[in-house]
Formats: sequence, structure tokens, C-alpha cells
Amino acid sequence: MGTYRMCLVFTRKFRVTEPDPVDDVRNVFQKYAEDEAHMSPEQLQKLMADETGGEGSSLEEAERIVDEVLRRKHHIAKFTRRNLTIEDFNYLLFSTDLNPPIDDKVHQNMDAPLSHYFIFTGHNSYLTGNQLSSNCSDLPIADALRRGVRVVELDLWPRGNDDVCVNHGRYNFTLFNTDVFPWTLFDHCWYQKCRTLTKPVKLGKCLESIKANAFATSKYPVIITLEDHLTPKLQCKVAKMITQTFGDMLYYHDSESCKEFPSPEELKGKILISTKPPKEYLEANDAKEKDNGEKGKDSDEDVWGKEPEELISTRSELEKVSTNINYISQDDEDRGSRDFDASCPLQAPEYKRLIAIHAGKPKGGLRMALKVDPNKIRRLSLSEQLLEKAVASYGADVIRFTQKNFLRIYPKGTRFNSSNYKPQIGWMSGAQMIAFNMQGYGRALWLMQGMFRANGGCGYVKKPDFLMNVGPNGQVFDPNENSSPKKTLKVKVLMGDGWHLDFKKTHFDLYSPPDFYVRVGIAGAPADETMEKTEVKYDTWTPIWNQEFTFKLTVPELALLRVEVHEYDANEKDDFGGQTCLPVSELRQGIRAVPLFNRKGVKYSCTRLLMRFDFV
Ligand SMILES: [Ca+2]
Ligand SMILES: [Ca+2]
Ligand SMILES: [Ca+2]
Repeated sequence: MGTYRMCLVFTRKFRVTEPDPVDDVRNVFQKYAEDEAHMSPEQLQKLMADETGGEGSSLEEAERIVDEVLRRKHHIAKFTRRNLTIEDFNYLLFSTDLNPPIDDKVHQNMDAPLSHYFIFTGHNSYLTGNQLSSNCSDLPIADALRRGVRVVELDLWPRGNDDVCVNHGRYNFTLFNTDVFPWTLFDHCWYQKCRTLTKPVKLGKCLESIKANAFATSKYPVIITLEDHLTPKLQCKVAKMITQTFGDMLYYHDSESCKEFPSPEELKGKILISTKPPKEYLEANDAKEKDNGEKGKDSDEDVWGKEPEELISTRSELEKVSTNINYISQDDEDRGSRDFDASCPLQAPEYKRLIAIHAGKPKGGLRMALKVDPNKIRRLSLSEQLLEKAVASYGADVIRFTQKNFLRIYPKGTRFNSSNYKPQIGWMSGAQMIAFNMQGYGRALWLMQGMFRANGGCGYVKKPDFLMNVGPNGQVFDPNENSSPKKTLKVKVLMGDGWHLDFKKTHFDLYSPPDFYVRVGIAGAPADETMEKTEVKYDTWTPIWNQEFTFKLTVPELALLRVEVHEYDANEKDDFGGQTCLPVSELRQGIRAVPLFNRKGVKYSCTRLLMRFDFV
């Protein structure tokens, strides 16, 4: 009896899935195999060359692929033939590693200054869950770095008189608004508690974790942004800890003025510190704190099947955000540094020396904050709301600023649940560091993960030229101007497979096979944003859709292809069946195996779609 059951399990887990080739696959096979029963390596090479426009498709590569398919599919090492049947060819097209939708190699020019790249950026990287009560740990930092995140953020707080810990300080009491946060418990008592709800982790542990994981996935530099709430004495201690932990890995420069930054290539294997110089913390401390009025509703509800919302908030929402520059100082980096001992003499030169990227606290209005100093590179932090405001009012100034300086965007304070915001507006304005809560999964994070699948997943994606170009009269790209379509992408959703291996038989529907449909669309420039969907294919684990969609793209450089699979249910919320997001600029033409990921961005072992991409 036991043997019999074992046998069943074996069959279920290891059943090789080989759905019959769809018409598109048959047609391609017939065309290149010239109506013969087999496709030779030479014919495969011709196919590969036609798809890539002739680039990077050698006969050796085609032979390697043929051998690999025969080895895997027929479990033999010595071949009596060296060519593919239609079934072998179909197997090849379904292989996510042999036939991926985008390349996995770093292919962009890595020799431009650091500010010419979008950088994969984390927000409150040490939090394991929500922003109020989750624990602090070095594990999410390690996890983020291993996923290619290149900017991690640490909040430094005193622990007793002599020690430093990493913790999510506290929220302004004024942030708590019962409209946003419908708990009735927000009184002063709660405020006191909120200061200590998240459990701290030792700084040393975080630094060691960064050192151990920084270059496991990508060799390109890691930037640590520090939010510092420390006395000069403790800053000295931090400087010592950082120096001792990282040693030669640390990059810093002697002079305070730095006109151009080194490139990711030059900074390979280096760690950079970015924070405000100690003096500015003192000033921030003295500055009068104001209600930051972040009362906008969270726009990132996980409502499945809902269309993407408008990129820019409505006028009335914008008007809630004051133009007063004091709101800029409502960056996390400033929020509540009240227990700083201002009477203490300022003596933390070692600390100041370590700062590679100065976070400048702007004086004056938003426009002043965006002013470019030809002799100095700064990092400016804006909340997601203030960025919208800045782009709507001074779009060109934002672009000009980000051509040289670093712009960091952070989630508004009311995202207690670690949700994220739509990153597109940040990319369209050239903001390098769009800080995301990496543990707060949802559609926005899928876009972020999709963007950084580009360039081999190394965490640096070169900004497109149009963001860096300066015209003869100093004119730059205007993010508020509409342009005409430059490229058309055709996406054909052919079929899907693998769910029966990754999910239980009853996961989707209890009494029948699942009913899948695919939502496919574009995230990017407002004019390009759209979402379409296929028909529902009822009661099948291997749905065949064969539906084609056409997307006209005004900004193809920043477009992301969004793909979501859902399982239709007549009487309840549809089930989730996988997602992915892919940089359009890197899509390989032709029929590709597109691996799907779960809500958190973890790849399923077997679940994938067969899709066809064409640029016309
Ligand atoms: Ca269902
Ligand atoms: Ca069903
Ligand atoms: Ca169903």
C-alpha cells in the first residue's frame, strides 16, 4: 500500500509536461526546418539571427542549445542525431532558461557617472514588516542585497549613552489621522508606544550583514543611506564601526566639493555612505517642525482586476501638499531628531569624512532646492507627494537637477503597512533612487522588480538618453509634454503551463480545473499606460489563448510590460495565478518562455507563459 502511494506522488511531481505545439510554434518550425521533420543547428541559428537582427547568434551557440535540449529531453549524453523534432523545438521554446524573454547579462555602458543610472533602492531596509510594529533585523537587508538592491537605508538611534542601534524612530503624532487610519486608539498614549514598537537591531549586525551580502549578486557599488539621530560622540563611534567593518571597501573623497561622480564600473566592490553632514542635522534639529499634512489616501490597494489609477493626483489632492519647503525637511532623515543634544560641541570629523554623497538640506523654496550647483553634487530627498508637486510645477528643473545630482523619493508617512507608490513618475523625471519598501509586496513593487530585471539584474539601469540630453539652448526633456508614439509592440499571449506542478490540484477550484485569463499591458509614460485582457479559458491547466495585443509606445525606453494571470470565479474574488513585469527595451523578439512570479516576487518553479513579442 505504501509503495503504491509513493508511486502516485512520484507520478504527480515528475510528470513531464509537454503540451502540443500551438500553431505559431508549428509555423516557425516549418518555416525554418524548410518543411522537413527536423531542424538542424544551422537552421536554428538562422532563426535566432532573424529574431535578433543578426546579433550574437553563432553556430556554436545553436549547437549548444540543440545538444542541451536533447540531453534534457531524452536524458542521453551521446546523440545519434544533432537536430530537433517539432516536439524538441517546442520543449526548447518552453524552457525559461534556454529561451528567456530578456537577457541575463550586464550589457549597458557602466562607465558613466553614478548619477546617470537608476539605482535599485530600499526604504527602511531593516524592517521585516509594517512601519509601526514589525521587528528590525539584518535579514531583510541581506535579502534585499541578494535581490540586487544597491541602496539600503539605516536609521541610527542612541541605545543608552554609549551604543547605537538601528530602529524605525517614530512617527509624528500629527501623522495619525483617523480618516486615514481608522483606529480609535490614537491618543498621546499611543504616540508614546509608537516610538518603541519596532524592536531595534544592533548596528554592528547590520553592517556585517551588508558586508557579507553586498556583492553576492552584483559587483556594482552599494550605497548606505543613513538617517542619523545621534550625538557627535555616537557619530564618532559609528564612524569607527563603519571604517572597521568595511575597511578598503569604503569609498570616500577628501574634498567636500565633488563635481562629477565616478562610474559604477570604477566603484565596483565599493561601499558608499550617504547622509547629511553633522552640522546640517543640528540645523534640522533647530528648525521648527510642522504638521506635514500627509493625509492623502493610500492609492496602492491590492484590488485585483482594478485598472491602474491616474499617475498624477487630482488638483485638489495636490493642493493639500503645501509649497512650503519645510515639508522637504519632513524627510525621514529629519523626522524627529529632537533628543539630539545641541549643546554638545560639534566634533565628528571622522564621520563627516566618510560621507561620499552629501544629502543637502535645501534652504528656501522647492525651486531653490532644485537649483543646480556647478561645484557640488547633492542628494535631495522628496516624498512621493512632493515629487508630484515638483514635476507638475517645475518639470524641467527636476530633469536638470537629476542630470547631475541625486534625487531620492521616499514613501509618504502614512504608508504604515509598508505599501509602495507608483514609481513611473520618478523614472520619467530621472530620479535615481526611488526608495521602496521591499517587504511590502504589491503591484508597485512588481514594477520596481521588473525595471531592475534590466541590465542583467545588477541593480543599475542606465537612464535613457532623452533624460540626459541638453539642447543647444539648454532645453531639457519636459515630463509634462505629450509626444507621439515611437514604437509599436505586439504581444501575443499563446499559452500557459506549469500550474499543475506548482499548485495543489484544488488550489484554484475545488471541483474542476482552473479558469485562467491573462491581463497584459504597459506601465510607463502616462500616455502609454493601458491594461488589456484575454478571454477566460475554462477548466484547463494548460490554457491556450492565442490572442494578440498591440501597444503604441511614446516612451518605449521606460515602458514596462505588465503580465498578470488570474483565475476566474463567478461567485467570488478571482484567484491569483502569477505575474511578471519586463523592461520593454530588453524584450527579445520571437516566441519566448516567460517565467511567472508569486505576489512577493519569488519565481515559481514551473509556471510560465509562452508569448510572442514583435516590434513593428
Ligand atoms: Ca477559483
Ligand atoms: Ca473551473
Ligand atoms: Ca474558477
